[in-house]
Amino acid sequence: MKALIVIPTYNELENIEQIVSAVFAAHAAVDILIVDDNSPDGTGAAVKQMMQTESRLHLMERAGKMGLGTAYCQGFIWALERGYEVVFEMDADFSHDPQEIPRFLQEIEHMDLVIGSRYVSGVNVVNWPMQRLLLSWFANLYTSVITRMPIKDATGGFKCFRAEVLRRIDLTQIRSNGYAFQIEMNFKIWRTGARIKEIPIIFIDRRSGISKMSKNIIWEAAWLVWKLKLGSLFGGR
Ligand SMILES: Nc1nc2c(ncn2[C@@H]2O[C@H](COP(=O)(O)OP(=O)(O)OP(=O)(O)O)[C@@H](O)[C@H]2O)c(=O)[nH]1
Ligand SMILES: [Mg+2]
Repeated sequence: MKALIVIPTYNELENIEQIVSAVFAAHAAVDILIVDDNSPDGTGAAVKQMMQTESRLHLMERAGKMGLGTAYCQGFIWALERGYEVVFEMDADFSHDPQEIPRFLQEIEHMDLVIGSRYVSGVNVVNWPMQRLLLSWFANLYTSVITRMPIKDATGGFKCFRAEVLRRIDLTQIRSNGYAFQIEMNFKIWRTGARIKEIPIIFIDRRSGISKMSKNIIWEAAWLVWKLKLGSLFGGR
């Protein structure tokens, strides 16, 4: 199956070359799309440099920092327009191990969405401060209690979609970012009756670069969960 790994970047110069090589080393028959929001550190320029000798690598440049959600949605639309059959979400900071890609590809053969899950067998998180782990864990509990979605890790960002399932939802209507974006995608896809599977992954805290976690991300997700729930009760998607 023709697969694309979408990697949004904002100031990932320290990781970009290594993550691109690591993806191709893990699975040669994939393409990568970097969606860069005009990173001040020159991540985009580094990608262009690599593209000169690497035809599997692509770059979408956006004018400024516009958030993770729209970066992914634009990347997904780009993939659908080009006939990719499978599309991944993955971070640039090595929190997601590229070596897992073949496992996702195996599972997606008979699934519509495969989610890399930190909580499917115990808690698989390395190097996170306890505070952050508790936040993520409670965010997932809260999400599952309110939405009733049968997903243990609804906020994770290492996942693989079948293109058909992305076509079923209106990607231009998604405005959320961070945790909220992950929950919104899962919820909308789940509501279409898609086959969803979680596979265990180990999440490792970012190797280098600066964290962009903020209170906004938490409030956005806390509110979005209710919005999705109420929307679905009143017949929306
Ligand atoms: N294009 C784009 N990419 C972004 C934006 N915000 C974050 N990213 C990228 O999205 C991925 C996930 O963001 P992270 O900052 O790692 O988020 P996180 O894992 O929740 O938090 P930390 O790793 O602690 O910073 C990384 O590859 C980021 O570079 C954005 O506004 N635009
Ligand atoms: Mg990260």
